[in-house]
Amino acid sequence: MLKRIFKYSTLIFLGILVSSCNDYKSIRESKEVVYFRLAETHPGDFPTTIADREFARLVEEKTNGRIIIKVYDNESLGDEASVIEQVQFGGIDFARVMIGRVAEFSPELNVLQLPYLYRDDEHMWKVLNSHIGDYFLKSIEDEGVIGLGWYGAGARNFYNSVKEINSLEDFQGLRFRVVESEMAKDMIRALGASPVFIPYGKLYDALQIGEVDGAENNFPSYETSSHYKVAKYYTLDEHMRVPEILIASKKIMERITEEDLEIIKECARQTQLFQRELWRKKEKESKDKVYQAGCIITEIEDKEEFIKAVEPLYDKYAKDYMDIVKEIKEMR
Ligand code: GTR
Repeated sequence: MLKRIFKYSTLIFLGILVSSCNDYKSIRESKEVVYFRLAETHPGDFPTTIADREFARLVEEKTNGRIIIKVYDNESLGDEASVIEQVQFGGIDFARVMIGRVAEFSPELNVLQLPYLYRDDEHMWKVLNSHIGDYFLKSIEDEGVIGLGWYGAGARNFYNSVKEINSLEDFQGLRFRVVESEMAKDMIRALGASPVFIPYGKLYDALQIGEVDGAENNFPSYETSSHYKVAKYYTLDEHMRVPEILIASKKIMERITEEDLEIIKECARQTQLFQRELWRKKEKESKDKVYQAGCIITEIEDKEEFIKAVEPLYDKYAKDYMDIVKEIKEMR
């Protein structure tokens, strides 16, 4: 409790400091250039980070240089959990994060990351670009966060340093790192393994010293984080497609004009297509790289027992949204 109070007061202090430096109150009237910060987890050459910079470039161009967004990559503004908290109270202006963590305070978002929900990427994009995607983007606003747009992150797969996983039985007794998300933890338990939360930036060491046996992520993350060097068994089960989201701090956006916020939203929409294309290329590149490095990639032909095992999550996390789940599943 004390730790949490301390954490919050430190964050609030930092927020006040940052706000007073930028003098946000006068942003609406000011003719001066405004500087914003965007937090990103991945390194500079990762598709999401390149897309963040493209977003920043578009905003600068469309506002004639009045709004400048600087991208802070590699978790340099903190891990995703703390970044999101700071976006909520206005300490950080923008961030690109995965929705898993956002769903911790906006639980309905869990619907979009239910295991084995989408058939493939195409299907996920159809959903995100429909009224369902718009609905969920808007749903987080009550929590102090404006959803600007989606990025893709392919499919998440399991990997570990111990053995090949071919069936549910192989999960028993293994410890898997998960993101800070209750649903992700429940998913690991449902498969018969134990979940351990570790921030992304600390995972390489944790895998290396055996603090956890494995984790789960898409090919580009598996490759660029070098996790493939310390956990060579990669199981192609595609259990989740977790959309990435570009968010802005509501507190900060209330201090710019509606016209500028519209420009920012439009730039985010334009960046989406750019990111999707980059992602496609990077996914292939990363896949080739880990194959060549000798990783053991195991195809799961019959996912039925996996799908069955995680079924209770639908009831726990999407009970009130089963009409939307049905609509998603039926979307062609
Ligand atoms: C990646 C995602 C990151 C981060 C990471 C993780 O796929 O792009 O934002 O959430 O997974 O597992 O922590």
